[in-house]
Amino acid sequence: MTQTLDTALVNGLVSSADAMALEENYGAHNYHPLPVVLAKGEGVHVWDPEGVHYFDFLSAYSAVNQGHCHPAIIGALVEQAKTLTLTSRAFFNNVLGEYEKKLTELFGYTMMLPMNTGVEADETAIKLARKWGYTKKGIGENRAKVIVCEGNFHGRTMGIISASTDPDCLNGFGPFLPGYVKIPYNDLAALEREAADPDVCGFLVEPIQGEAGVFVPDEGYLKGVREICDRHNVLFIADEVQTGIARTGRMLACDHEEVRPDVLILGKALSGGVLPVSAVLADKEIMLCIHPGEHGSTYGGNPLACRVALAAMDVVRDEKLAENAERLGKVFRARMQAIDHPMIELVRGKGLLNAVVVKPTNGKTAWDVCLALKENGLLAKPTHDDIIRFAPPLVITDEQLEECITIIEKTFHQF
Ligand code: IF1
Repeated sequence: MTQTLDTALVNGLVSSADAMALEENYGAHNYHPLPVVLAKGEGVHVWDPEGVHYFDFLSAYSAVNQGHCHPAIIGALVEQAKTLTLTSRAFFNNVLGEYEKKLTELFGYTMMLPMNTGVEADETAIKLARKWGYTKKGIGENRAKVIVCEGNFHGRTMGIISASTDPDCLNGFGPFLPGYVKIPYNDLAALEREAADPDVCGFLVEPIQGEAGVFVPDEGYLKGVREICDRHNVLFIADEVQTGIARTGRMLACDHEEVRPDVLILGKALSGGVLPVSAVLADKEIMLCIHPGEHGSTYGGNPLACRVALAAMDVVRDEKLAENAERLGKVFRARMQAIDHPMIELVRGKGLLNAVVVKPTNGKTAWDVCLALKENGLLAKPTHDDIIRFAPPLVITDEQLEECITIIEKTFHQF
């Protein structure tokens, strides 16, 4: 069933062709989008300006876990937008404290620091770990090191790309921030070796590497990280910007191994894709290493963001999104693995964060598959040339997933 939308609803806006031409002409070319223009979103559905319907299987890189324009989140947004949007932290506001209490209780920490984008939360976590290293671990001034993993993605600022091993993230942007030690992902022996260095203050890691192509580490990896960080008094810093908020079938990907990071980084779906909201959570003895005036942000902790995040987290709970992701993720992976096609090399993932590794065949690549998926009404995008990430909003129903699996099966068999 192809959803059609009363095209009058969207026809008043630019056409797809105009929209792409305008972006080509006036916008920096820092992306290479799939040739599709989105004009409206609702749940798992998006439509282009001409009213053509697609299933969204990217969810804005896991920011729209609650589905596009969730009414409860939009309701909170509109209500607060009419009341008070931004105060700056020069003054208190009547929402932030309630939000901080609820979020810290929800994730089991005693303090949080509110920021906006995911990368700002990662930067905050690095600064916090360094501060803790100097004031609590006794590391010599300007000697603090943070261990990171090859293949990581933590954002696009200078301080964070300095941790990257991806040439596309690095080339032409030097010089870089010192103080990172890079080790292979999913390698506890390498972590053991480097964590023994008394100048190491933290280990920043994604519980599942998203951008690298949904790399799920070995069972026990996160438990091993916890144990090694404990033994060497190193902060275990989990970047759950993409894997958190129910995406992998638990509230946090770390929950699959029942490990508790010392510093937790959240973003993206913390706001349900409505506006940028991120957060760093830690216990007081760590968080209080940053003193008044040492870190901040104009919009960090603004009342509008707090209300939106509170509503977005209620939706995760009320609509049991983690349980849905766990159950339907198993269905999805089983059906992908059952597709008998030479281009499907490997299927991997957890919950509704999955990827199909595509073997280029007869000159056709993952990009060609995504173009064909688009023609068949489903939007996904390749990462690193040969990997298609499939990550629908977690509100997807059994019937919608069935329809989407049928589209994917049909599309591969067109090659
Ligand atoms: C792009 C993907 C990339 C993230 C993790 C922090 C951030 C991200 C684990 C920074 C952001 C986004 C950024 C976007 C594409 C997307 C992405 F992995 F999700 F696919 F790039 F790798 N930690 N990921 O995944 O959060 O500052 O963007 O709010 O930059 O192209 P942000």
